[in-house]
Amino acid sequence: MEGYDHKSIEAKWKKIWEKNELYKTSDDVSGKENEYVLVEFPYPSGDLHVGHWYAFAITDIFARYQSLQGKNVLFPVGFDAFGLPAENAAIKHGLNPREWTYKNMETMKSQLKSMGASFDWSREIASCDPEYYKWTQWLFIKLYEAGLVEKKISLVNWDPVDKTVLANEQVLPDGTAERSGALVEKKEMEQWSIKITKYADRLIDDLDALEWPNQIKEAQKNWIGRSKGAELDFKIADTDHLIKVFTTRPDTLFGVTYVVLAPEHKLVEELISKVSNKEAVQEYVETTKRKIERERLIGASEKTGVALEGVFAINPATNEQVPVYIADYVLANYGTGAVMAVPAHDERDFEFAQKFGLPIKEVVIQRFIDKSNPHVEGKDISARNGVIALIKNPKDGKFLVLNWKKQPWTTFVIGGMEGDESPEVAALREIYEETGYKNLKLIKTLCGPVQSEFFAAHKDVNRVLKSWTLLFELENEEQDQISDVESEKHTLEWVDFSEITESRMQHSELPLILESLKTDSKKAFTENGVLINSGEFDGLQSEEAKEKIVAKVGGQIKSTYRLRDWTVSRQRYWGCPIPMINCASCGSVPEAEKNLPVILPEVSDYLPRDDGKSPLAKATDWMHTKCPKCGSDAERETDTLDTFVDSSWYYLRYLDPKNSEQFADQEKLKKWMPINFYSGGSEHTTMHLLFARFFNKALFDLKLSPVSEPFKYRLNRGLIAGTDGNKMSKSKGNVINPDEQVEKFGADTVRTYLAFIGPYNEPGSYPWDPNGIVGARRFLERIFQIDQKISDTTPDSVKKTLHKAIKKVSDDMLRLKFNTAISELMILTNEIFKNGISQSDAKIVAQLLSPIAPFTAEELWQKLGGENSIHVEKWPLFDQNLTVDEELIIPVQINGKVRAQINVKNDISEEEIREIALSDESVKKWIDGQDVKKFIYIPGKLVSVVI
Ligand code: ANZ
Ligand code: ZN
Repeated sequence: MEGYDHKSIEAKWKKIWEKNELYKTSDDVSGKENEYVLVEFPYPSGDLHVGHWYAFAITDIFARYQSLQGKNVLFPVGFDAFGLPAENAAIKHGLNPREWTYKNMETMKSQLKSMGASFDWSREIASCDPEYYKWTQWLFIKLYEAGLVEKKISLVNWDPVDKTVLANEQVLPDGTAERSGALVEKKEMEQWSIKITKYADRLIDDLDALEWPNQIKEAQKNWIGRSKGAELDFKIADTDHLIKVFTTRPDTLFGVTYVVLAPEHKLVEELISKVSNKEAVQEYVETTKRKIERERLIGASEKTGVALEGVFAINPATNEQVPVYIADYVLANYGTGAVMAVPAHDERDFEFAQKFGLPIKEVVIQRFIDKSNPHVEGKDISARNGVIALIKNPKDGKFLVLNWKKQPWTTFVIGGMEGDESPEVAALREIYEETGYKNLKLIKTLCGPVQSEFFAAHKDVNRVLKSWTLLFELENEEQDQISDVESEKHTLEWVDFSEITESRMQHSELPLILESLKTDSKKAFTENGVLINSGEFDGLQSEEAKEKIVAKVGGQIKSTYRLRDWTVSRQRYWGCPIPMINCASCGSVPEAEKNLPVILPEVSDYLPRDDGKSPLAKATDWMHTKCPKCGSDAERETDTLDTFVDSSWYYLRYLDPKNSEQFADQEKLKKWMPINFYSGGSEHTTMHLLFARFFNKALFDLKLSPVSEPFKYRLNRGLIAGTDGNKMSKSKGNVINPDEQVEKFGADTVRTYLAFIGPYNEPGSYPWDPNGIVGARRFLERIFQIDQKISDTTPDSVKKTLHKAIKKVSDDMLRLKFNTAISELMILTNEIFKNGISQSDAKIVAQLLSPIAPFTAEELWQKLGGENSIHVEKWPLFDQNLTVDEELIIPVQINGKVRAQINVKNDISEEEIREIALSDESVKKWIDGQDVKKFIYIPGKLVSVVI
């Protein structure tokens, strides 16, 4: 029996494929559709780790499958080669960053080649090559010319350890630097910045059309953080100054009880002469400067601030004067840096108002719509004020309810308010009338006012009831006789607290009542509702009131974004030089196109200067140049570009990597863009993916890219963890070295194992399992030997299994469920070992294996008499008749209603049917992106989904 000698098999085919240029991709192949499959290009850190394998080798399965389907597939690879680690190695070990980087790339290339992936190496790029960064610079200049790049003094994130500026994205939520771990400081510096915020709306709105997982879309939306709201002006009394506030809730304008400025707000300085507590104010401003933004946002639980004593703002709706504070919970660089505070309806304002004893004025009340008894169209609307009284007997803790005789209702004591009765007086009167109890003590107001809307059948009107709910306790059980009229309406009953349920009680505000029975803490009501205490706007709903109030006070509807412009200056050596020149008379001037690239010069000392300047500022010969505009002496920009600029367009360069005239030929771009499949790490959801989308959109507007969205489909793949389930890291000693695994088991085994580890399109974390890889190896050994089981014809049972496998593997390949494709092949292999298979069918088995284990499949193919490479064969087709098991039609219920039917095999597992059901189009429509709370499969009968 021939053994499975992975070493010789893999070495042999690697050579032959390379010689035959099997994976070289041309731009046009007649009769074939182009398909661009992309994986994020790696940083050349030194050695390939398992994550690289998971990224490239497993995506290669998909790329290979597409190509076997008859598509002209481009699967390129290159290096994102600028960046800090090279420079840190230089500083630490005295290495040259260029040499370090290129050496690493060599190592990684040979490792990548061992993977057996169908890379087109002729298109390899490295972002640190002058031929590449020439075009990074050129594109930067194009953006500059389009007004999308500016130099501005900005408050930047300064990393005191790496001595460099960081993008917001490189600062972790706890305020430390992602890379160095240092506590990031704020510093004012002149920086080049790219105006990504100009594209904020399109970056959000265009997401809708992309076939991305919802999670990724949501993450991008949240990152951009669009808030729709308005800017309103508050005059400062006795001055000409205006405070412009940004608010998402103009409907709460009548509830403003003070105004807050960020301590850095420029008005603070302008008003300082007017305030009577100058010192306290200045001290507070100083203290704030020392805090960092993150700390202010999340860290400080206790609100702080200082009043600008003597300064008052005028509410544009009421003309009332309210005090003005500075407080660090208002951020200088969000919105307008000023807030109209509405403590009744905003949590932060509420906390602040409580601490500083400021008034809390309610202007929006909660609105309840009784769904079981809604307004009837055409009926009159009648508004009433009412009370709901809960009566508790402290002796046994029971509550009094009324069972209505003519209606199927149970309620607490309820009644209307008469004249200008207070809720308490009205409640006591109603209690006496309806129950006869005389001695009660008000414990607290549980809620109110709130508005409930229902159809009052007994009065034939649509009721709009504004109600207050009060809790009383019996002081004693003394009780008078009640009138006949009342006793005909209902009977009284004392019930346990547990019997007060939504199904029993006729109050739509019950959840709120129960909630406030349980807790004593008051909170701001932050949702939309119905306006009260708001003059002419009373009774309007929030959304409508927003517009009307903005119009009334002459405000402007406006959106604010959390997204900041993209600061791209880095005070570091190993990056793309910013192609700008500073001239004393012309200002900032881009380098002339003919002089590009601005070559990164050699220096001997890579340490940044302590003044924050890049090490390039030490290359004085290089730095001194002539102004391209006026020809006088000038100096080059010495900062380098954030590496996210390099990676914002690399996928375009793959399409024309050798072009020395243009960054890429537009005709070539048209042939391949947009990218149908882009796989990457979830850490790039909000950085690289957003930057690249922006970049591509800007190029599209400049007619430099044929499409406005570069990535039609995106996959964030999972992580391979150490055997202990933790993230692989040197310090934990749980790193699996893929080279060792390849040496021992072979590349195909590593591929098969990783493909088998879990569904590729579901971001999970999969621990490396040493037994698992042995199992993968055993499977390959076995399938490799099916040539020992050749019979004249394929027995029927094997034939059936084979055709089912073709169908399943084909489906799974597209769905990226390589794991279940492999289990199907395992079943098939067992069947073959039991019953044999014909030679020609055995060849089909090799084909099914070929995307997953390309070396093994090629060798097996040859053993079975295959002529050409298996990788240029056409993918096998299945015979539908041989694949059908008994199929069942299963109805799918969503929240109790049958909404769809699906056809499935009779022996389907719950897991499988869940997948099929939840990806069914008509089911998806009903679920509409909501969480699936429960999924039940009654085998052979029914699927029930609860959302
Ligand atoms: C009045 C108001 C009433 C507000 C109310 C909210 C609720 P998002 O949704 O996160 O965009 N705000 C505005 N600028 C701010 C700043 N620079 N720093 C801190 N807070 C700021 O939040 C918008 C809301 O946050 C705005 O709407 C404003 O408070 C506050 F019942 O205005 B609001
Ligand atoms: Zn000049």
